Amino acid sequence: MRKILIANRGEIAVRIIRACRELGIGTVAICSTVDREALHSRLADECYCVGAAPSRKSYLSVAQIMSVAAVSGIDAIHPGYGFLAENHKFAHICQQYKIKFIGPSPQQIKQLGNKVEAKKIAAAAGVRLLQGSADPVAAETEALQVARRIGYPLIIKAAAGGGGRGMKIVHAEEQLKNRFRVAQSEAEAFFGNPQVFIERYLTSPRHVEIQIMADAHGNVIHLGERDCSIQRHHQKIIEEAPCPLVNKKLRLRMGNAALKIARACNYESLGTVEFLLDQNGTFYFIEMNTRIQVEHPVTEMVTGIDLVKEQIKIAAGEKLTRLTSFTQLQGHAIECRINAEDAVTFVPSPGKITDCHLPGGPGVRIDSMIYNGYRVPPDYDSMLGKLIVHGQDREEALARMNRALQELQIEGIKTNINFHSKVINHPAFRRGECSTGFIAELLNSGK
Ligand code: MV4
Repeated sequence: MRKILIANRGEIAVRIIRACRELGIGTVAICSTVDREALHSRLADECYCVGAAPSRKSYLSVAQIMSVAAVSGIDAIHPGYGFLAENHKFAHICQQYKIKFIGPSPQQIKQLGNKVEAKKIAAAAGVRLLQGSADPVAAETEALQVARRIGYPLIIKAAAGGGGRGMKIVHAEEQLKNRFRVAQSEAEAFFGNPQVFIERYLTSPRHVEIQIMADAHGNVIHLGERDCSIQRHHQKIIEEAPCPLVNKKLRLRMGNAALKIARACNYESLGTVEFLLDQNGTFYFIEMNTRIQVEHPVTEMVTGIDLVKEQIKIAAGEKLTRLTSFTQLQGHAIECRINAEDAVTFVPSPGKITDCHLPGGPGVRIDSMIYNGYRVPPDYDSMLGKLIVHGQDREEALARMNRALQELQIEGIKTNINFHSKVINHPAFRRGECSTGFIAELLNSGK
């Protein structure tokens, strides 16, 4: 692999360029008309403007991207996360053009992207699922039957969904018909597929995911877990590794469950297996992500492994060099996603960064595309980057995050930096006790 096209923007495009540089691989960036001065455009060896600001005109334009691929003579495409990263049709087109898509095969993306299919693989591999419908539920009468079997609360999810969009929680039978219909029409509207399925709803679980790595030679390992319970409107905002509630034994069990799923579908590339963990320490498979994730740095910090470099090496056909999974992790890492948004309304706040100071010192890492004078365009996700800290234990990581958040200054636009300080210093968070409902409770309490 000599040259890679990065079909993305923002901090992840920068992250991929950094990995390529260290591997001695050339980089080709693409950008939209509003991203000509973006950091990824500037840092890459070459950059091609592929279209107007709206994503579908640029970062989602397969025709434009493949034209750049053709003229720049690249060997592979790294899709990052979001945009085309989990688009099996795009992965298939790459295959037809003999360009390596850095990720699993089109068939694996398609199969695992359908949550009903993914759950079937997990069930066949002997991994525990939440009670619910084994297949998509098409009719209201069928939904009623499933509900009578599993009880309330239950949740209706889109088979083609992801990240919580279109999910409907149902607390009692009188809500069922209506929410079922809304779920179906939203599934069609958001994902182009009306299929929905039903699961028992866990009220305050932890969202714990296992990072896996699988090469083309049948070697699969896991790199422990990340706790991603701190979310707002299904946007993760703080992640950490390891999960404060997961001990060695549980890590081994969750890791093995993830490996069984990966092996069952002959998985190749990096992947993330998502579980819900309940108060009794029971974990349930919910879905699998076939991309590099936003929160990958916390795993890198506690394992010392560069996941993006490994992902590229796997795509190049190399064998995994480390063949043992991690039950022993080094210290503790926490990540705060820094967003350009209003502190009260959470509405995105694009604009020019008139001044910024990024923290440094021991155990501090910034993965970001911002610089002094950078203009944050209104057309994309509001995430400016991530502040990641590592410490010998959770307490040191928390103290570091607190100090790094104090040092971090971004002028000219509104950010969620102060919100992070509030969460990091909240007694429940400090005790490691926050489940997925924490942010909603915090905001409802008016503090
Ligand atoms: C659930 C759940 C509880 N029970 N499924 C949200 C994102 C998607 N990946 C899976 N998600 C969840 N699925 C069942 N059966 C809880 C979540 C969930 C969540 C729900 C409400 C508010 C915040 C949440 C944060 C993480 C996960």
